[in-house]
Amino acid sequence: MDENQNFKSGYVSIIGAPNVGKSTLLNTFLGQKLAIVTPKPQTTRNQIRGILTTDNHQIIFVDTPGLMNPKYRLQSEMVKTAYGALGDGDVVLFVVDAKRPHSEIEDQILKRLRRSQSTTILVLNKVDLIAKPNLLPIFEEYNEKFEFAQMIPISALTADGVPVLLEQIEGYLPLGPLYFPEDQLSDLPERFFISETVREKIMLMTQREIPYSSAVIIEEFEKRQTNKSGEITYIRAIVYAERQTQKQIIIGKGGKLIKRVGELARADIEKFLDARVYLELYVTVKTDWRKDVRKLRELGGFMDM
Ligand SMILES: Nc1nc2c(ncn2[C@@H]2O[C@H](COP(=O)(O)OP(=O)(O)O)[C@@H](O)[C@H]2O)c(=O)[nH]1
Ligand SMILES: [Mg+2]
Repeated sequence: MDENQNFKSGYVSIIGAPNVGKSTLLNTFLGQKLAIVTPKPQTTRNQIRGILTTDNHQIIFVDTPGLMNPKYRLQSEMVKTAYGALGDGDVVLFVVDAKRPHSEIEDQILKRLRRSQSTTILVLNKVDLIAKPNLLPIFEEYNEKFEFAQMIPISALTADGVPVLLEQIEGYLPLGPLYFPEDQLSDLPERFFISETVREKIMLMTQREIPYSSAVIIEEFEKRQTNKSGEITYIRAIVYAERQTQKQIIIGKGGKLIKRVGELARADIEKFLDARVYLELYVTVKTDWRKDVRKLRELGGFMDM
């Protein structure tokens, strides 16, 4: 690859309102599940970086938390994280949900985009959910509001339109080196993706405040030799809830819910690590961690990413 004079590389930020399909798009680009996805808004809390390398380019995609009006400290950190990515990208993908293309959040993002220098592509996602003739008015309206480099309809779920989008992105990337080894999928540690997988299952299986008030830390992660069945990866994860009542709900009657979380998470983690996994989960309370800067740094991981 070194001899390729036309090799291109760069950062592509994926921004947009909550739930428009940013993380799904990242996973589709990479052909692998890297970012967790749930039907609930505010699933993504950090910048998730995924690396796509081909013979011609290396793209570092940066998935971000959805932009919103923050109500507590965790959310304001999430918004800071997301807007931070705006300035960093060689290309910015502004993702909009074709079913709900306009909200106050989109207008706020447009305001920020007007102050940024990055090449911006409007990505109209979830087009599998609407009839083709309904696309044009959305494009026309966005065209009046901002000078996008491109406007592209896709379905991140079915991958429809994603190859076209990728081609367009490559066109805007600068010539550049290979920043990461070609087989590397992310610059984030495996531990991060393991804790995210556990958090995803909790988000999927709980309601109301619990999905938003849980955090997961990996306490131990190591390969062990067993006598009976060879190598196994031992993982111990701690699930933090904000209150005793939430802790009880996460554990469930007779430990039923946490057991199910463990089963589902283990299956995904085994796929991700391509290894046999023994996963142990503990639930504990850390009061009001979402409001507390110090606890947030511990649990949200915002400092060391
Ligand atoms: N029908 C449809 N659903 C999608 C598409 N992309 C994402 N979704 C769904 O929208 C929800 C939110 O997706 P997610 O990627 O977590 O959105 P994010 O909050 O922007 O990262 C999930 O239930 C996804 O399955 C799409 O192209 N079509
Ligand atoms: Mg997301």
